Amino acid sequence: MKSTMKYKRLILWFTVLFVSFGEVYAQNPIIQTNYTADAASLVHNGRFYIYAGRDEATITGRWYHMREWRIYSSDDMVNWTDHGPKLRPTDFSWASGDAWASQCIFHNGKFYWYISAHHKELKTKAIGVAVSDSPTGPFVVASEKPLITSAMSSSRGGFSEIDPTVFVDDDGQAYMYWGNGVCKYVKLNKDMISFSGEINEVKIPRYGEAPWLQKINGSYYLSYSSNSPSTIEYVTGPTATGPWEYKNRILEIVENCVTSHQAITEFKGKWYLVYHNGILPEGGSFRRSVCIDEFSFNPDGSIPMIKPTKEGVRQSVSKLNPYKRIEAETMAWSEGVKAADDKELGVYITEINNNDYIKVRDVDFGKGAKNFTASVSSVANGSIELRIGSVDGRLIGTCKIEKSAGLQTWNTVSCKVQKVKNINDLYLVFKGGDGQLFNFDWWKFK
Ligand code: FUB
Repeated sequence: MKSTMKYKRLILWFTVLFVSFGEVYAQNPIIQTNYTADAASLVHNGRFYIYAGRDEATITGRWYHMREWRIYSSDDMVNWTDHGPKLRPTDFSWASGDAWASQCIFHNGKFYWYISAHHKELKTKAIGVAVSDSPTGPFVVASEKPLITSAMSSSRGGFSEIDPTVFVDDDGQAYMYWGNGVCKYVKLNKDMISFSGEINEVKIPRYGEAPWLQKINGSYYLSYSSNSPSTIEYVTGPTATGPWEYKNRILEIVENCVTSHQAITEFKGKWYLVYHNGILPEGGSFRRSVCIDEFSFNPDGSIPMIKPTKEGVRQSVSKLNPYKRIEAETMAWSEGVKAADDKELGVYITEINNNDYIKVRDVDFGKGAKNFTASVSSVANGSIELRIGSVDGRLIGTCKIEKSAGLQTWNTVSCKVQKVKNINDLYLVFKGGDGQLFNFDWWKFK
């Protein structure tokens, strides 16, 4: 009897240790407030941007349900800001739906966002382009006609024309690769929204979809997904059009998902693999989640096999300044809450219930904070507890929130905080009674 008790206590102790370890270090998936997939990365002016489709399939859904592409960004690789939905298939007059994979690139002062969506007349997938002056939009559809359709191509499968990747070479020539089953490319014209010449088909071992073309140290790297269930593999070549030499696999089949759609990007001197899996609760192949893991090239320039981790990016590449307005949708991790969008307000955090929380990593309090302010709209009395280091760590302040005229009435609430100095992880822990408590737009310390 005594030894059973001892055994149970041991299990409990290990459970507590494991749960808190997971919570402190979990960083993947990088977005917990929505299901996200097919992330393409772009680095611009010291920020890492993610352009991703949002998975909206129901838990029993057996196919993709994707109505929008959203943008996320970070300057530290651990806290991600949700910029909201910035493009929809329905923005393209020829498309009826399906926000399939996309990539945004920066060229000659403009941001070109290449997308794949469903062509309503051809009833196959097609590729279109939208343009903006800013990485977060607004994006305007570049042409009334799609850039690539199945009618232009020899392989006319239902979703042959998907997953565009665009790369601009040193001589200014832009190439677009794409395709499911067959990998194809064209040379884009200077306008970046039309092409000249043939649609070329490329033979690549085990090619499935999701091409990603880049030049690294003088060599061209073309990574891609193999057939479903997907692994990620890559070839290299001496030019942007090959000839391609098969190298190796860099990512095995991911957890709980048949696709993984990669992007590979350098940021502040470190290399990152962006991919998706199905590990968020109730996730799966049609409720996917974007993850990021860091890697280093082998000395011979090859990409190693990359191990997907739940810990994700361990070290931030800069610290967060809490003395400027921080959007509530900027976070390293969250439990329970969701992101919502308002035309005037932009993105805010909603579905906040008792004990839900947001974690913000590596907050640099410097010499010390004394006061906390937040913008909230409330349907119940509640509070935001400010804790340091963990969800039940040192309580430095409690900001009371009184029931207001409803979720459309925004108020600024403030509270005193015990002096907190230097770099800490901040937990905003929400407290109140049963049901939804309040919406949350931004916060800042003084
Ligand atoms: O998200 C729909 C499709 O699944 C993408 O276009 C493919 O790359 C695969 O991830």
